[in-house]
Amino acid sequence: MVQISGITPSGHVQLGNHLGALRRWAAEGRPDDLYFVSDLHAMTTAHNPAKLRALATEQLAVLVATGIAPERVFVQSDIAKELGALTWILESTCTYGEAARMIQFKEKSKGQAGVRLSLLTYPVLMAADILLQGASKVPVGEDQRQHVELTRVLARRFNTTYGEVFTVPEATLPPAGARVRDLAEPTRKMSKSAHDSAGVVFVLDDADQVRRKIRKARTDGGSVPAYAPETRPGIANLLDILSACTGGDPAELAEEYPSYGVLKDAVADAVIEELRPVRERTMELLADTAELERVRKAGAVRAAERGEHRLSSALRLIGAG
Ligand code: AQP
Repeated sequence: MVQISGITPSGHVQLGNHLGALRRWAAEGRPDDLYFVSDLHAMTTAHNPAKLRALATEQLAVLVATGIAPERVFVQSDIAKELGALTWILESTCTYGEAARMIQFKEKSKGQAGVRLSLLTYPVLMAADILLQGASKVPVGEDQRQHVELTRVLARRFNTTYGEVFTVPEATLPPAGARVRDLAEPTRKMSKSAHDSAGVVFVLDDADQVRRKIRKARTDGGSVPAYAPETRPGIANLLDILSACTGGDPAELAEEYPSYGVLKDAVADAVIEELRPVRERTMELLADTAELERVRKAGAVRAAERGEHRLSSALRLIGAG
């Protein structure tokens, strides 16, 4: 069973990515699972090429620094030729109506001028990511389920129309993990691409930056911590973060802290300790470009080889080559 997950370099990796996904990916450690930096997916809206390249390198380093086995990671654009060819085959298996029905496309394109065609076709590239590697499980949140459903439709359609090539994947619900909210705007989830990063703790922030952001976190009136996510989302978020870093039930943790100030200091200490090894290892990897380059090249070769027979069969069966 091959399971595939990706992370998009739309900004610096943040605490929510770490606590909600990367840390679990590293802990799961199933030898067949694949993790990739989906840099091609970051081009569906206006982007800066140099920044994208740097962010993709940084994310690869963070994945490895978090403890994901280096032989399980790759960067999507390193197999752009294979993915480009398969995307074209799958686009020729998909109707315009199917792509235009995607809720994410409708939401992200609404009211926008100059919508990139890639925003429409991105779910087909996602299908190529999954089908090229022969993944059978795709752990995704609600927002991506429709895209995996499209992948299933395209895989089945290709298999029945031209010949059996693709494993039909299944969307799975990732195990419930921490949902981290923006510290300044706790009704929103913490995001790498947030316009204002005041409430976003980045994995590579230094200890002072982490402490400053957590000290400034929005609280909800009152002065004594209590766990009430509906009415006091700011404090609940801090307790959830503390619970994710140190263990313990957030409601019980609330009773241990007499004031917001003491709680914030404890959260800052816990987050700094949680991120310290990842930050240190990432810095080492980014300094040792030869080692990171070696991991990257090997990942690209493996990812291309894994998909080679599916791509060549699909090309042949659809009447090309
Ligand atoms: N705030 C969060 N709390 C818990 N988990 C989170 N994830 C993201 N934010 C939080 C999880 O991180 C993984 C990789 O994320 P992604 O790159 O696929 O895209 P995303 O979910 O859209 O992450 P961001 O940081 O919010 O990016 P932007 O700003 O580009 O939208 C996923 O498993 C995700 O659930």
